[in-house]
Amino acid sequence: MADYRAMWEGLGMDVKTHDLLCEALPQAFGDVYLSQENRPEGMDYFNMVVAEIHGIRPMELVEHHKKGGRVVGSFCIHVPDEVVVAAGAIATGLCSGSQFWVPGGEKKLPTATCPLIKASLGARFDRTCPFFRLADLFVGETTCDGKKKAWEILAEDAPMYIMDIPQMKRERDYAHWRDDIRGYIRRLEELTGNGVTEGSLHDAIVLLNGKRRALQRLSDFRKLDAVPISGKDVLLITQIAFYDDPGRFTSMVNKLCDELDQRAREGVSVFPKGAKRILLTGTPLSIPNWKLHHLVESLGGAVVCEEMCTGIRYYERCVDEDGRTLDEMVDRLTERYLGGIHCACFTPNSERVDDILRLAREYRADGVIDVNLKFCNIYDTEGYFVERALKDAGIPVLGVETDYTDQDAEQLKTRIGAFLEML
Ligand code: BJ8
Repeated sequence: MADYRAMWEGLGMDVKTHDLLCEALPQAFGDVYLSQENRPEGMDYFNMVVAEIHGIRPMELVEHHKKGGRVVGSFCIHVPDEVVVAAGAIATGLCSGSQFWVPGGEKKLPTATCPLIKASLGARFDRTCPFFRLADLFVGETTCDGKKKAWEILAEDAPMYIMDIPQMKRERDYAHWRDDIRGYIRRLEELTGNGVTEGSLHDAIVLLNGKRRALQRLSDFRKLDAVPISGKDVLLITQIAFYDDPGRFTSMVNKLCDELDQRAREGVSVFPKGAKRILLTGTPLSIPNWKLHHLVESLGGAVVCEEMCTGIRYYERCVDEDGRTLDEMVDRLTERYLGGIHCACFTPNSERVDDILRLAREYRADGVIDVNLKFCNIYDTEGYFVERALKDAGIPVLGVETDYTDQDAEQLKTRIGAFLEML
């Protein structure tokens, strides 16, 4: 890896502690990813991006800052990146998926908080993540209780802006969310000094739809009998989608898909014939949380779809591009970012259950694993409906609760192994 120490120091990071993370990541990545056989060549780009995760992209953000540009970080797929791009800023995901940051979060938060929230706060307060140093604005949302209260603590150290996502989807909730998106546009205009125009917002919608379509194209290969790419690789690509340059990312995913077209024609699969096809549903898997995919695929299963925010929920539905005026475009964003995402923070949320049943059919899943991050009460509770609907539909389902540690790896291995065998 190139030497980025000067940049990290310049960002006010705790470089010594950060070195420990830099030492651990290559080993973990090698064990989980580089050990796979017959990976597509198009994965080289994504391998490189991860190998230099705290180098290449942060350096680009530093360059953007030097030119007077702004960086906006967010934690939830309800926050519309189109607004950020239209204002000439760079959007980056901030959700953290490593145990490395959890103890730092626990200094501020109750232990009984989900690891995603704890790691996100730890990354900021420990000063061990460049993205958390580079964001000029941190955008939180009112989805789950844990996040809502955590933003108040984060606000003591970072410039926060909160979006008030409704918890129902009635007409007045759409009106409220529309207003909130308008408020977000104003905040971004203030931050960047750039106006969000009809042209810039339309271009941003088209740009980010391009990213979604590329990810959907990639996902479609997983519907084939002979699946040409592992679930682990697709997860990695989806995680990278949250912080890579969107135009470059889209062209690299499409390039990989061209290679997969060839594999599909030749019937090449990365899985042995008869590998059990698994759909994962539940809480997001932020980088570098590869635990479940690694377990399933090491045990001979094939992860073919994720009904998750680091999966289908992020890219399956595009923003309609037919809006011409700013108001029309805000309407389209409202429809997509409220009506098109079925997070467990909504009540009722039967659309998510419908999605899971549909996706299980489309991707011909032999079984579903309902994954819950420890202490995520809303997804855990919604598991009641998810698991009942799957059982009623005759689709085997396994519910698992886990965190970012490896303490439960053996127990999960036994349970997932038994589940795969029973399919
Ligand atoms: S749209 S899933 S990204 S809120 S896992 S922090 S819900 S306690 S991340 Fe999420 Fe937006 Fe919903 Fe998706 Fe809370 Fe649960 Fe933790 Fe969660």
